[in-house]
Amino acid sequence: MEFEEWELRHKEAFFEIKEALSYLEGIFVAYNSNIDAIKHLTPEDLCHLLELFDQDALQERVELYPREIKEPLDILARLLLSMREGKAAEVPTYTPEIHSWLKENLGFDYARMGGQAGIITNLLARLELKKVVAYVPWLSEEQAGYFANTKNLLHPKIERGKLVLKHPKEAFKPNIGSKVNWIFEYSKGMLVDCGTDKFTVPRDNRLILSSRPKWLRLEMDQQIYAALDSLGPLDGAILSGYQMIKEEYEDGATYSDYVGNSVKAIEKLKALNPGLRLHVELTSIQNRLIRKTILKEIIAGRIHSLGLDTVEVANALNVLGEEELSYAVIKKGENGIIALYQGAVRLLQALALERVHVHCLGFYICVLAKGHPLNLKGHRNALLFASTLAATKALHGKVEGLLESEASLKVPVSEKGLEDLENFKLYCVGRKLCTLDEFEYGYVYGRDHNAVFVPSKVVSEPKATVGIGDTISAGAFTGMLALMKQNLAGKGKNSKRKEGSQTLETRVFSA
Ligand code: 8BR
Repeated sequence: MEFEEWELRHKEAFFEIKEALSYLEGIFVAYNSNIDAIKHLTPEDLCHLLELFDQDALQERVELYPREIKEPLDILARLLLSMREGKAAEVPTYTPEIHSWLKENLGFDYARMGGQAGIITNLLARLELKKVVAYVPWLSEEQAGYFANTKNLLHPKIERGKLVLKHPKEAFKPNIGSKVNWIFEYSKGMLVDCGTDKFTVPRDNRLILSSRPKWLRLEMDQQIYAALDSLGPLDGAILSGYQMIKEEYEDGATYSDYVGNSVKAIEKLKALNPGLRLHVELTSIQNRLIRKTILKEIIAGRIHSLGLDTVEVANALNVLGEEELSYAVIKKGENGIIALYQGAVRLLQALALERVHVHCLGFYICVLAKGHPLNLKGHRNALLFASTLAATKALHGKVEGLLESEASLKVPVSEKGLEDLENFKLYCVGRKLCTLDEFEYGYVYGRDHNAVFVPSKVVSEPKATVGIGDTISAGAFTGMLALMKQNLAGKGKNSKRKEGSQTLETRVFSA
């Protein structure tokens, strides 16, 4: 695959989508935002933490693979597990003392907006969309201060019985606490020496300690739910945070109550906006029952689009009864990309989705149901736009705007990503999923689905990695919606421009 060609395609996609964004009326984003306390771990920090614990006890805890942080030893165990593989992980804690222990024994470098919905809201607001409506059930005054200070960013509030849209700083709930998550980032090459366990961290990544205070409930305020029609026209909704649903609550409520409420909100949003497309951004969900319920009851048949990373693809497949494929995805190796593609196709089918977008370090794959109104070039451009936004996020730790993102077009496309895609070529061409030419464009035509893939830009020394996945998924989904809207207005370039043969580039899905 041609490096230069993909650089040019990135550029073209960026300017095309930049122009198309103005066709969007509004995007709704819910539910989770929090404050992230970030600590970049140095070798000294790690040594200091290791000294606090008995090494045998630590090894035992590592083997137990704690799924919840109940005491400080669990943090160290999960940290070692994450660092050894260089694999991102998110683990919940319901224990408030963990926060004080970390403040005393480690401390953090700085704090910023966290949570998928919070990060995505700020991103979209800074991309200058006409309207971004955020909804966070636990919007505290402190939390509101982390939202972008832009006029297009609004949050619903009930005033004199009516729903009004105001900036979060004027729409927060008084007297509620803030959810503070800890993020431990670590760098590739760090040497870890702990008892019998010695390894070098294979890649930059992080462990997230997700705080779940008792008052945290994933729900929509009754009055806001009743007045959802006052949100005005919306083109899309990006929903996330379902991982916060618990099996049981202290007051006797169960996950069914919160799943039921979530489904009602989705159905109402759809009923009010018949053309609305919904995207769910998945993250790691430790509890298998909750993971399966979210996939089968909230997502399946109701949501159009799903965004996730490799680990999440494997985890989702696992609870959907696809253990073998799940294992192949996790195992990676030479055929990892093939398993990933097959896994994404299985998710598309099993959950009756329109679109499954998987992002990896160096490439993205998006699997699409036949009959999607946007052509493959449009989908490819949406992924390329997202890749440029991801580069911006990796370079600066945030996306300040389109101008700053334009500058990240200079970040090179990943050579490793291109190599991984070469491995995919033999499979696709061999199985007659596409011709060699089609593969060079990034297009695959399956029997009951199509797919696009792109190599992505990778920043060699990222400032931070948190939130890049959310940026990629939201950027691509919004880019896709913008192109669809532009096409509807008869102003789309995709249907007119030619690259290679017209039938190839403008091919619209056949059923
Ligand atoms: P999750 O947070 O959902 O795991 O997604 C992280 C994504 O960030 C990866 O899939 C990868 O595409 C992207 N990413 C990472 Br990690 N490091 C990056 C870097 N240095 N430059 C660009 N993208 C990066």
